[in-house]
Amino acid sequence: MSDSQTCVLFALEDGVARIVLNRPDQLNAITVGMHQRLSDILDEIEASADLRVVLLTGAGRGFCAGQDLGERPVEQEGPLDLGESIELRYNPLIRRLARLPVPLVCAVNGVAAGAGAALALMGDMVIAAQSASFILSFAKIGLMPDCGISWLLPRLIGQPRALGMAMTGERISAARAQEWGLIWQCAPDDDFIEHVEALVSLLAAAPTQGIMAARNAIRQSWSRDFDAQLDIERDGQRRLGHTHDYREGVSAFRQKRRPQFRGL
Ligand code: LHQ
Repeated sequence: MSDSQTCVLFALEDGVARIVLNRPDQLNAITVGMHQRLSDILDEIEASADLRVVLLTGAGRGFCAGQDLGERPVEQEGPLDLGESIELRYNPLIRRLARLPVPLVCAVNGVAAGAGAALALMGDMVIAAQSASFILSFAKIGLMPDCGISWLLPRLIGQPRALGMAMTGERISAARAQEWGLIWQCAPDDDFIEHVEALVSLLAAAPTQGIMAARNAIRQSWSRDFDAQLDIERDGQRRLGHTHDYREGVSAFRQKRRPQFRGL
């Protein structure tokens, strides 16, 4: 496989799409080539009929160190248009991740910095190894948070903590991230992979339409009032009441057996 393929590894099996950022020597810092590869992978994921969950993680000791700064020739004279890179590559990537039709699990195996922290926090469920950390390193290089993180962070952890992270670039440990409600779970390093696989298996066997309706309702509640949300819940239950998985869930409960959800 060429570098353009190996910079991000991808496998789709039994309804689980696994994406591994794979430039471990650079802590999986993101290059233009990785953007292209991620775009191709998302094409494949979006076209997949029997998808149930997407897992995003990193190879080696880092999750992702954000934009590859080796690709930023700041020594050159003339204007640098960072907005172009955001418009053409980062924002489309973030929008596609936000619109995935199945749950996105981000398994943060190590440091997640800059756009890498933003990528990690795009997960519907974020599980981090105890030795992992989150850094808004934009503060260290004269930039501001991007990839939607200035919108997401105050909603997740409140304005004082969001401002603290954004203005100091302080490293936030996985344990603190869990305590703050920034992530779902901090798991011990020794059995991190087991925790990740258990979560992935649980979501792959879940009633996909129901949990995605929950995901969408909860995420979109931020821009709705309470009254509108009640209507959304009514419409969602009405639709879900027609699914295979609702009938299966109730039948399995009444027959005292494990449900066999199909995501339908
Ligand atoms: C790296 C990187 C890296 C290249 C570590 N690039 N090599 C979006 C679009 C448009 C414009 C601009 O920005 C953005 C969004 C962004 O993401 S901006 C933020 C960019 N990222 C950063 O500023 C983080 C830079 N990295 C770090 O601060 C540290 O490496 C962290 C705190 C992540 C980890 O520190 P350490 O654990 O001490 O590791 P290290 O610094 O020794 O890094 C290990 C290697 O990885 C090293 O290479 P070397 O050849 O010396 O072993 C680093 O150069 C390389 N690396 N981040 N972003």
